[in-house]
Amino acid sequence: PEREQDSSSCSQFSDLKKLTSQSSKLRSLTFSKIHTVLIDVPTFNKEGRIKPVEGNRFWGADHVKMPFSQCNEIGKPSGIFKPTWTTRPKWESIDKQLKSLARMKQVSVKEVEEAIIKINPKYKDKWTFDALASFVKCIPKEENYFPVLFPKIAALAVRLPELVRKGIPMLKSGKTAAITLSQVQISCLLANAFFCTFPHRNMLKPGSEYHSYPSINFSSLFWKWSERKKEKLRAIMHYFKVVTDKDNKLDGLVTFERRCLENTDMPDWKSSQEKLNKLHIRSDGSIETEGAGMLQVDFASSLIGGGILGSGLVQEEILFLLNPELIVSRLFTEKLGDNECLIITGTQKFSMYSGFGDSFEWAGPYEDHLERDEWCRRKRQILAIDALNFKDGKEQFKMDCITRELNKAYCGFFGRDDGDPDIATGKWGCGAFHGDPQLKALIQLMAAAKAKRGLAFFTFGDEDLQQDLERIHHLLVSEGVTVEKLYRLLEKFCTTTRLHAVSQMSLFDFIRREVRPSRSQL
Ligand code: AR6
Repeated sequence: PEREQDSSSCSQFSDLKKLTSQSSKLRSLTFSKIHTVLIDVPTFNKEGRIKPVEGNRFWGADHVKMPFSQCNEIGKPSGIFKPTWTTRPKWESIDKQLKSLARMKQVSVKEVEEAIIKINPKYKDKWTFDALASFVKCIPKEENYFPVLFPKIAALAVRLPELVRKGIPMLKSGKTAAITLSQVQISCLLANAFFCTFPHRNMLKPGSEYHSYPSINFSSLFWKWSERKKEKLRAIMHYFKVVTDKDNKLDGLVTFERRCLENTDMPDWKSSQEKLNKLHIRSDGSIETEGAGMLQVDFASSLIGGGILGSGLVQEEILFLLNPELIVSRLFTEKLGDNECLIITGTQKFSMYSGFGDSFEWAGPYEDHLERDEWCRRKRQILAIDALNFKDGKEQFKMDCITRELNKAYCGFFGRDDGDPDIATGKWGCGAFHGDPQLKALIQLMAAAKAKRGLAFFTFGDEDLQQDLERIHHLLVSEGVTVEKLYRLLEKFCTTTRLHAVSQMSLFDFIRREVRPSRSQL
């Protein structure tokens, strides 16, 4: 082991490929059957100008039900002698509420609450706004810009029919498809989420229309006050402050791509002859900071964004707070299946942070100077892959679970061409989801080898894992171990673990013993 420790097969960070260091050019922006673009493509390609595209607006299961649709109706009884049920478009009332807020110089939390409840009268006695109220109360006067911000959010929300003029398709389970929209369109959609205008999206019980989608209306962010909510609201309000500032240029595009692989597209792990690829390991730094420009892994929930609108505050939620444009993915991304992932290209980073979980703090604004690609998207690429949540830790040492995780990682990692950046990842699935860090690191190394991409692995302060991983990588590379061989070693480890109920040995010790039996006894 000493010799293994001394020499390392790991790469330098500068050896890894980044989007920012590439010279290859994208073809001009195009739309297709599976790629919906919500801005006018010819105008963008000719003049570089972003204007909303006109198109069919739909009301059905395949598209986002927009609050301004004629089909979004509210009914009320009318007539005294012979009561009948009459309906009118709900947007009339939303428009009225929001415009009256937008006309005011300052708006209180109470007034925000009243508007949201008028838009959602069914929830009058169900929703509370204690978190929003406590938040505004606890922020010192000199930093308390919220009463002047609320009218601006309302003014932005009310522009929805002008800014989004074509139906937004749902990214549905089982289908590869993408949506490109402008940052301004995203800001307007999120302003609507703030005022909870999206119809049919409040009931998420089993059997309800949107039970397989994440929530999007912000109601749950406004209730159940906690220190966590305070810091989350600081980040979200800061986003709205920037996007409603007239001097701020919000002129980029963002693409959301759902990728779905068929079983036949998945590797046959048992006959994969690839050897391990480049690996850079570090215990300092983070995926989103040092990994900017690479394909950054979001340790996701199958319902994208996880607890972002509730009290969740780990890697995915933090990522969504720093880059709030990611939140709009919840509007149209159905729950991810085992063979699916979501890749988001172009979001802007608005905030900085410190801490994690209960110690998370919003640490101020971030000026994003990341380069743009030819589609005016920031060269920031985020890959959402959801690990399995192991309530019982032993479950993960079963080959069907391991294969599921290998396929999930591969679905996100495989690239289209040589220009794809390498991957920035870390302890995927090893926090809230209780995965074993050694197993998960190996799974990601195998998937990256198969996808022919390098990995930057951020252990997030875990120095033991950094050393263990360096040593095992060195051994595997120097012995030329293939993905197939690793898969078979995993099978053997699982059988051993099962026979002995609990493994006596860590996975890496086991592999060391199997790959180089004599040296491991030193
Ligand atoms: N960079 C590198 N490593 C990190 C970072 C970072 N920025 N942040 C955390 N880690 P976790 P999971 C390390 O628990 O287990 C959410 O609610 C840190 O050591 O976020 O896949 C989602 O919505 C941490 O313990 O990921 C899902 O529902 C470890 O990564 C669920 O949590 C795992 O981070 C996913 O849980």
